[in-house]
Amino acid sequence: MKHLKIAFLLFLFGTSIYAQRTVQSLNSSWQFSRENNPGKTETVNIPHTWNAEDAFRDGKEYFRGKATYTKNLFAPQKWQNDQVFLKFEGSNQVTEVFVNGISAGKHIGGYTGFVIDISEELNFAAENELKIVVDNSHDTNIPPLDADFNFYGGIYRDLELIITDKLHFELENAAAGNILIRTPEVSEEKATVKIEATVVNDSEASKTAIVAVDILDPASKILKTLSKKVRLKGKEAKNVIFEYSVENPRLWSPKDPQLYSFEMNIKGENAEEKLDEFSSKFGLRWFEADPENGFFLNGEPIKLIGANRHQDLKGLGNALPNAVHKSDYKMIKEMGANFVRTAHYPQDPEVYRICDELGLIVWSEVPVINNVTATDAYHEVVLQMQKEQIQQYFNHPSVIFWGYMNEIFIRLVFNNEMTEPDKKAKIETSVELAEKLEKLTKELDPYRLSVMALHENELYNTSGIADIPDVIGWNLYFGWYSPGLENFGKFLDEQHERYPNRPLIISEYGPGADVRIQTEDPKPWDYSEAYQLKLHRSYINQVLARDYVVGMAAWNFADFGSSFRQDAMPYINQKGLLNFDRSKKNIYYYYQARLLEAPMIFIAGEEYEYKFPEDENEPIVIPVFSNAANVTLSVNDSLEYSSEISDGLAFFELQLPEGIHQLTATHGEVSHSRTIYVLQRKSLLKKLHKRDLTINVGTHVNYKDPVTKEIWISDQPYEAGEFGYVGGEVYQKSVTKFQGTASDIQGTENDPLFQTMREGIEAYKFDVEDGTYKVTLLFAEPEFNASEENIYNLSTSEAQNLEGVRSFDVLINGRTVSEDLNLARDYGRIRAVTISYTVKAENGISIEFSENTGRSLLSGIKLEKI
Ligand code: GCB
Repeated sequence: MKHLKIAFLLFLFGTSIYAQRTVQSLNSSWQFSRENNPGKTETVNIPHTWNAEDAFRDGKEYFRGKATYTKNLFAPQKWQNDQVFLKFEGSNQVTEVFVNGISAGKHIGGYTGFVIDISEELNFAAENELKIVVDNSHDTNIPPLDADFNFYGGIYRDLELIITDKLHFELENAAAGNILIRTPEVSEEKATVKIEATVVNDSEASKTAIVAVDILDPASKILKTLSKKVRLKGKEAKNVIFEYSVENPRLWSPKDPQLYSFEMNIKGENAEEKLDEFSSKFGLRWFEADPENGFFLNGEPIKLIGANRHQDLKGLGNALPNAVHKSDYKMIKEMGANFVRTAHYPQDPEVYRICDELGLIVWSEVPVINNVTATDAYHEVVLQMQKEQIQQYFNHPSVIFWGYMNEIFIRLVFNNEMTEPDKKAKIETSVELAEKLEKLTKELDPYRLSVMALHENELYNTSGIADIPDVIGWNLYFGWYSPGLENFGKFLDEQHERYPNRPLIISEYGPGADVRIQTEDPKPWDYSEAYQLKLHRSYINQVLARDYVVGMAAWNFADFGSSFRQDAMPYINQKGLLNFDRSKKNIYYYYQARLLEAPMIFIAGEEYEYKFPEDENEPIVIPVFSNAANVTLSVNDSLEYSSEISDGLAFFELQLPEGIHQLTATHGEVSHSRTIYVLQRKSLLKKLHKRDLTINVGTHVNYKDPVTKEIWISDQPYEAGEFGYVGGEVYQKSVTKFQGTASDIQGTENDPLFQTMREGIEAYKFDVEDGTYKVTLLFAEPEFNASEENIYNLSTSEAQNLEGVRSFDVLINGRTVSEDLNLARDYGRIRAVTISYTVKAENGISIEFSENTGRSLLSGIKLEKI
C-alpha cells in the first residue's frame, strides 16, 4: 500500500497543514484514442465508452482492446503538502494510471470502484500528464468470461480527484475509501452500531489525530458525538473503532426508508480545523429468509417483487449520467416494486444511494457468469471483486443480498465438445470457487444473505453448489425457453419438496417483447406485448400462491444491448418491461396494477391504435389494467360497460362499428383515455383507394413499421370475396420456437416482418375490383446458420435445414412475372428482398408460387391501388 511506502518528502516536516478534503470531478475533456486507430484522437468526456455504437452494428464484433485517455493536470505548489488521489467509480475492465509516464497503479475488474494515490508521481507547480490506459479485451482470468450483455469498454462512471491532508482516512483500499458501519443487532428497542475507520499518516513525522464521529438520526439531529485520540508514527496507519446503541430506532423499510447518518472527521491535536472528513448514511433493519414462509423484514412478512436491471441505455452504452441511474430506479419504485437485482454486476454508487432513499431492497452481485476458469488468478480476481463490492456498498441498508454466481454451469451443460473428465474438473473448480466466495462473504459481512442464481438444470443440485449460499435464486423461463407456463409452479414445488430448507427466490423470468408486435391471440416466441402480459400475469399468480417463495425479479427492467442476440430486434435483449430508450411497454403498467396501492387505471395498447376485427360481429378485445375491484369503460362518452378486475386486469370485448372511437376507463378518481380506429378486415379491399393493404404473411401478429406507420396485419386464409393465402404452412426454423426465424435480417430494420413467413405457399389472392394495382412481395431466405445457437435457448434439438436452396416462379393472374427466383443466389441469405409488380386486375388478383426446387416462401405482401 502506498501510504506505507517511504517517500522522500522531508520538506513537509513542521508545516502547519490545514487541508480539508476536497473532492472534484475530473470528467471533462480527455484526449481519447484506441489502439486499433491510434492516429485518431478525439476529445471526450467521462462517463465514456467506446462501444456505444459498434456493439449495435451489423457484421462486425465490437472493439475489445486497449484505449488511452490523456489530459494535463496542473498541480499547485500547495498540493505538495497534501495527498492526491484519483477515484474511479468504475472503468471496464483493466485500468492503469500513468502520471508523467510513471505507473501509479492498476485495477482489474470493470464493475467496482478503486482509488489510486498519485501524490508521489506528481510534479508540483507544474503541468502533469495523466494517462489512463483501459483495456476491455477478453481475459480468461477476469470475469465476466461470457454473458448475455455487452462488455462496453471505457471509463464509464465518474472520475474524481481527491485531495486530503497527509493525515487522512484511508482511501486506497478495497472499500475505495468507504468507512464501514456495522449493525450487528437491530430490534425495535435497540440497534447497536459499530464504525471502524483507518487513519493514515502519510507524512514522515509522528502525528496525533483526534478522530470524532457524530451519529445523526433521520431528522439530522445529532444523537451522539464520540471521539478518540490516536497517536501515529510517520507513515503509520491505525484503526479506530466506535460503538453506539440507538434506542428505539426508526427502522428502514421499502414503505418507510428511514436513514440515519454518521459524520466523521480528523482534527490535529488542539486544533479547530478539520483535516479530513467522511460521512455516510446508514439504516437500521433486520430480516430473515425463511424456507417455509418466505421473506420477513423487521418481523413482517413481505413478498419481494421487482426487476433485474442492466446499466446501459440506447445511444450511450453503459456510460450513463447519474440522472439516468436515478430515474431508472425511480421508475422501478413507481412500478410498485420493492426489490431489484443489479444483474449481473455491482452498479454505479448512485444506484445504491437512490435505493436507500426510495426504499428498494437490493440483491447486488459480482459478474461470475456462465463459466469459470480453473486458475488461481481467476479465483483471486473474483474474490477481490466480491471484497470490493461488499466493502464499497456495505453501509447501504437497501442491500440485503450479496450474490456471487449466475448460471455457472450453463456453458458446460450445452458444450458437446467437452469430455466428461473436463466437465468434472469444471464442476469442481466452480464448487470450490463458490465455497471460497461464501466463506469470504460471511467473513466480510455475516449480517447479510448470500445468494446465487441457477438455470433450470439438475446439476446445481447434484454438484452440491446449490447448498452453499443462504438463498437460492432460480432463473426460470417456462413458457419461453422451456415449454408450459404452469410448469413454473410445478418446478418450484418439486424443488421445495426436495430441499425444504432452502429459501427460494425467482431471480429471473420473462419473454422477449417488441412493442411493434401486437396480437389478441398471444403465443410463445411471437414477441408480442400480449404474450409478455400473459407470461408475467401467470408468474405473478404462481408466486403469490406460494408463501415459501421469497420473491421474484422480472427479467429485465429494460431492454439492453447484447451483441450476439438475434431476436425481433438484433443486438437487443427485448425482455424489458421498458424499451431500451426507457419508453414504457404495457407490462410496466400491469405491474403497477398488481403492486400499487394508490388507485391506477390504464387501457393497454397504444394511442391511435388500429384494430382489425373481421366484421362488426367479431369483438375487439381491450385490456384494462387497474388495482380497483371494478372498472368502467365508456365508448365515445355514450356507451358504458363495466367489469370486475381480476389479477389486475379486465378484458373488455367490444363490438364497434368502423371508425374512430374514444375509450375512457374509469375507477373512482382515476381515468385513462385512448383513441382507437376500427377497420374491418372484410372492408379492407374496398378501401384500397384510401389505404394500402399490408399483410404480415406467415404469422398471427400485426406488425407496425415505426417509420412508415404502416400496420402489416396478421395473415389469413383466403375465402371467396376476400383476400388471403392458399396452401403452405407457417415457417418454423426451430422446433422449440413457435414461428419464423430469429436471425438478424440484413437490409431492413423491420426484422420481424421478414422473420415470419409462409413456406410452401401456393397462392395469395385478392378479390379486388378491376383496375391497376401495385403488388409488393416481401421475402427472406431464412436457411442459414446465422450464428452460434443461442445458449439461452435451453432446447437441444434445433431443426436445421442447411440446404437453403430454393427456386420458384411467381405468376400473377397466370402470367410468369419472376422466373426461377432463387433468393439465396440472387440476393443472399437472411436478407430482406422486396419486389414490386404492376398488375391489371380482371377478376381479382391471384399471385401464384410455382416451385422448381425446394419450397416457396412469402414473408409479406402489400397491395396498392394505382
Ligand atoms: C438468463 C441470464 C441472463 C439472460 C437471460 C435471457 O438466464 O441470466 O443474463 O439475459 O437469461 O434473456 O436469456
